[in-house]
Amino acid sequence: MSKPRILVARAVFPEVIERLTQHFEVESNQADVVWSKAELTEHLRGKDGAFTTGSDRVDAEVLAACPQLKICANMAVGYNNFDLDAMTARGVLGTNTPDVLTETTADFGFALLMATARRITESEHYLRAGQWTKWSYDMFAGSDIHGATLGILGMGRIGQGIARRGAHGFGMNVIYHNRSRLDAATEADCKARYVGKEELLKMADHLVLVLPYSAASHHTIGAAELAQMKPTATLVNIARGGIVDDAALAAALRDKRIAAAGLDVFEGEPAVHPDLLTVPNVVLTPHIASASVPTRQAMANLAADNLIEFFTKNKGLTPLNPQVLGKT
Ligand code: 8YV
Repeated sequence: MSKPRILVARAVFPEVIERLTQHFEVESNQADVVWSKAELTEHLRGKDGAFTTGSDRVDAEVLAACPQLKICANMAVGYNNFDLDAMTARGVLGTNTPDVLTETTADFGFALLMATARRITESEHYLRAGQWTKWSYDMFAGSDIHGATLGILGMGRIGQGIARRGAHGFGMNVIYHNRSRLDAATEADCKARYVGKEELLKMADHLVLVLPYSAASHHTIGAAELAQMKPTATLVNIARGGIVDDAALAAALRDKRIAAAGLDVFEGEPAVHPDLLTVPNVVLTPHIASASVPTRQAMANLAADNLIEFFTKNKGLTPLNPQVLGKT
């Protein structure tokens, strides 16, 4: 019996390609070319499965051109690159990589928060530029982490990881807002108090965004929300570009309506809004919150395991639309 045919849409660890090759006829993009939608569609034609990343958009048009496709395994926990309704309508399984990246991403959220509040990258640029000639009482004086009020918008696994770090490690007063309130035991574990969105914006000294992107969460933080925040507040986005109105944020940073921001994700990334590049009080990183070597390996292996599980047992380990199983 011939092996199922799969496409690995972006470069990935060679040992993962090797594993996949034991089960599948693999076409892989190890040259890591960023394909247009038309090119991705061309490569997907005739494939039974796909290993995708957050940069590979799978929508109704792509699916219509690739009727053989039965599964897309995303190497990401977020899956806003999938039109999941269109996939479900066509009986295509989507899978993601939850859990394996939670702690690494929470670590990074905290690192970005600390770099932002304590102005670490801004001060390093100053030092590297040879501008450090003397000590001054207020040189790069930022805001404190310990004892401050940490606001978290989106309290899933990663949000809870950040809350635990803040509450238990830094004695922070943690407040959160989420679509649904956590159960009492989880709130106690995170030492987090549920508040309305408005209270969150007004009370937080540091606001971290960890909510999934959807049409409903587009520009959750825009000019109006930024205006409600403390002028001393910091904002951290490790969720998705598009949750923040980047133009409005750049204006708020320029006018010091909030103190600083730390951004790992951007609207239209890898492009970055030009105004964000001109304001000093922002820490910018290229979507690397999950990028530790062990975690990226775990994510790639989980995506591969989902493909193997699907083609050998007609199951998914972490399915997003399990209702399609049995129909394929
Ligand atoms: C990925 C992420 O690096 O998992 C996610 O949702 O945003 C990141 O961990 C990125 O999406 C690549 O697929």
